[in-house]
Amino acid sequence: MGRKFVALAIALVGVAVSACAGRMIGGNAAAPGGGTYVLPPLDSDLAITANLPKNTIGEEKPDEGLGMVKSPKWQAEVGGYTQQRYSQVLGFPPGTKITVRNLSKTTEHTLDVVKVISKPPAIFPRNPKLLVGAHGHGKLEAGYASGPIKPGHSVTITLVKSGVYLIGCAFHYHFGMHDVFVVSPHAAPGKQATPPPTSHPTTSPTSRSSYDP
Ligand SMILES: [Cu+2]
Repeated sequence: MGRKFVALAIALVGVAVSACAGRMIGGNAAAPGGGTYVLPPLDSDLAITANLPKNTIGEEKPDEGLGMVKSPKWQAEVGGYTQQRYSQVLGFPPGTKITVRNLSKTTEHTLDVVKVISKPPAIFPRNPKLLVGAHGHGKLEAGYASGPIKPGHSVTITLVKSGVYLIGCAFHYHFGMHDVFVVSPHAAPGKQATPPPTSHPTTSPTSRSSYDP
């Protein structure tokens, strides 16, 4: 058994060494931090696993590509906002300065605070009055409204206060663009939606694999 193990270990070392050699010869083809150096085509697997930059929220209509997801904890279906790849409940610690980026190529969106709640369930009002114009001086609290964010553009918001914020888009609240945004010291993003089956090619992962700095 001992001999076998040694032989296996040597074999593994051999593989590792040749992999390193391959990477050095491959030069810039090496994937950063990864063991493989064969890059997938830009329009497939690579983009599917690509997440948003830290402290960034992406938004677009669920049927533009983000999908909708049910949150058992908040007893609500949410959509249109993500801090990873697909729609999810949002979670950040207080004091964070976040960037809200419109992932759409064609459509303006907003991020408005619909309501502040203290615990589940998250009940989204049927017909809330959501401001189209900007309101609230870049601080997330009751009455905050981002104003229209053009496709590919972004705004910044400072999370000044812990709380549970129901948020929505002033233009597409009735298209499923409403979400739960938790601001608390240990908040984490919720489970992600699965990609919608009708996802249109213009909102394929490729379109958001690149972000402005
Ligand atoms: Cu919208």
